[in-house]
Amino acid sequence: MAEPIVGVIMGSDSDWRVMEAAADALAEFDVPFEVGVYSAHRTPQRMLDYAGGAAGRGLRVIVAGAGGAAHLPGMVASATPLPVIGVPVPLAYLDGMDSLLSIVQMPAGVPVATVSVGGARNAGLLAVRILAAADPALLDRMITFQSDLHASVLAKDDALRS
Ligand code: RP5
Repeated sequence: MAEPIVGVIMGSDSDWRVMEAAADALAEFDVPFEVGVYSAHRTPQRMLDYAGGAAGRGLRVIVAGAGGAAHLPGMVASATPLPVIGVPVPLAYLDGMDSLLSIVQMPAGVPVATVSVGGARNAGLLAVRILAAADPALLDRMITFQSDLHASVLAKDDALRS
């Protein structure tokens, strides 16, 4: 197994139902990744240790998902120089607006690239794009992916019209 270059982390194992889509996107592009639960509130020191060591271990991007008072992506971004992509996980109340606002309103100097509520697939794809910017083979695969996406829309359009 290749060493992971993306970390897919979440505040609770209950977030996996959403975050699995990020892992699936990375797997589609054969990007090696690791997954883990690191709670900003329940295991704060463990989260900081993970964020602080991530770059040194060879990770290049971190995808972090959390719900409710979703402080994990922002806190991880504060403790790593790596790009952090935040996924607002929707919970039973407030339709994920709480998660979204907790993640998106970062102070200047500590960026988190926030995707849509429940948008873990796009988080995985954005991680691929970040890596692809410096990896021509991966960039080619992303171009093919986009071309396939385009073709699939045309095929659906054709089916609708026939
Ligand atoms: C957040 O609290 C987690 O990211 C999760 O979305 C939420 C609820 O966690 P559990 O009570 O299901 O473990 O920190």
